[in-house]
Amino acid sequence: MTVSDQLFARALQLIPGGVNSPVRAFRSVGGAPFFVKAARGATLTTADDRELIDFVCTWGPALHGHNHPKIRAAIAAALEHGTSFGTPNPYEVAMAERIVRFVPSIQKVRMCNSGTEATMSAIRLARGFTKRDKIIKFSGCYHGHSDSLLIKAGSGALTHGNPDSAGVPASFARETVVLPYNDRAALDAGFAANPGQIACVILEPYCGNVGFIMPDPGYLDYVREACTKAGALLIFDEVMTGFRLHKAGVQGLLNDGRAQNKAPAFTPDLTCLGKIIGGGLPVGAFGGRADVMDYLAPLGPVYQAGTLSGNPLAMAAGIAALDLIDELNPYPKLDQLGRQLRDAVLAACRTKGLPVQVPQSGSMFSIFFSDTPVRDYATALKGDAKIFSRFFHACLAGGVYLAPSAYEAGFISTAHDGPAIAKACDVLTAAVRQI
Ligand code: KE4
Repeated sequence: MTVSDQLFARALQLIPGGVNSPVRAFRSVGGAPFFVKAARGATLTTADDRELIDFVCTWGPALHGHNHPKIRAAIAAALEHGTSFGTPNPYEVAMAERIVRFVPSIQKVRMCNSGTEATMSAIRLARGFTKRDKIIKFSGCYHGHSDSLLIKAGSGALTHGNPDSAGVPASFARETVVLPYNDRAALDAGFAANPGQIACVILEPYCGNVGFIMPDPGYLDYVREACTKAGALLIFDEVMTGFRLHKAGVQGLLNDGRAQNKAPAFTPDLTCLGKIIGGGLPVGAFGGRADVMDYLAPLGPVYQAGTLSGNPLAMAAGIAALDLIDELNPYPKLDQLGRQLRDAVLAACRTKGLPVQVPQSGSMFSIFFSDTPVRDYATALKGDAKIFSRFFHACLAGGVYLAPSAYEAGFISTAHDGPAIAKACDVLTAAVRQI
């Protein structure tokens, strides 16, 4: 038995499914998960001392690669003064100043400890502010595991065939209207069927939890206008895309384009963040319009709290990660690496005559073995999951770790530049030939 197998056998006795988050269990791709004991740059070192080129990047946070020296040094320096104070601390202010500077639509921000907390709190805030109960979300979008959002959810919920989780009362589910993504008529019908009742629309502006899906041109503007017209708040869940695709996330990409033709800025009412702003430590944040955010306790009637919110170590790590973005402006390089990987897979599949879709933007991508362009939950499900599983294992055998699910996005870091991306493209090409 390998060390990973021994660890997994022990974990299975103690932890449900042997994992602390379902998608890690390899259940949709088959086989047993490997255990990792170290990570650095683009590489994971398994408990059996195998080195793998990592395209999961701990599900997004490792924008600058694993264990970046500047992030490690920032954590070490903060650690000198303790781990948690339970009081306001200077790091929280420095983090809030950066988030507000990076993301112009965020006038005020509240830190929390996960993306789930961020989205759960944002919809509670939207409900409190609008005094309405219903929310609109989209099939396949995943916003963490709070009850109102585990309806037709993506990511691990979709991977394991329970997009509607057990344990969510029907009364809660009734308040969540689920619509198809990229479908303007469905959005109009959703609002028309619930006049004056929709507190908010929450969406991943680029979806990263049903594979990677980008919006049709103009779709996000359509959602924005529909929310404004209906008096509903628009919540951008940028937990994954924030600081990943642009220093201001997808709204930053939208506004780069609008600035050129002097159009007014695209402004969601609230934005949820996480992952990268923790530099690999537990973190979440939500922010936006000051008049909405001021509905939060202790100022307003919407309660939200957290023992470790604004934790000094997580803030120090996240501040270092954001300062590296300022220092490096990594996005052009990340997009070039993303295109390199996409083109390698497209070329290999073309040679083999294997239908494939490889949606990619910057350092996010996914691979659907399908001849149908993927633009929503239904078309994502047309991907051949069996071929994906064989491809996944062929890549792993070659030393490349892709997300262990056809319904996740892949992530690239600045550490993948050079030999890592070249080796990975060779492995992906060989894997296509093998399957
Ligand atoms: P966390 O609670 O896992 O920090 O964040 C939830 C969340 C919210 N919104 C979006 C857009 C997200 O992608 C996530 C979490 N992403 C998954 C990856 N698909 C986390 C991995 C996991 O569940 O193990």
